[in-house]
Amino acid sequence: MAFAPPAVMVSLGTTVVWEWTGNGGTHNVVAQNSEFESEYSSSDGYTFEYTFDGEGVYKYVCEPHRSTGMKGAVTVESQGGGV
Ligand SMILES: [Cu+2]
Repeated sequence: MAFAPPAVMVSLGTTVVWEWTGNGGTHNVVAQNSEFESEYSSSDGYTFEYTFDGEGVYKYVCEPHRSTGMKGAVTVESQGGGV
């Protein structure tokens, strides 16, 4: 139960896409600051995307697996940074 990679660094305005693998049951993606929240899905190939228009560190979790540490973070920088 994990996001891969667990952390990415992107530049402002980048759209990040999470893709479900179909493994490990039902997952979702929920920002700790409630800025974004996906549906629950267990389907291989299901995707959720969010465009980051503000700088900062966005931590997120998979709610069904929060207790087992299924979490990640997106760091958004104003310039460069790469992915
Ligand atoms: Cu999960």
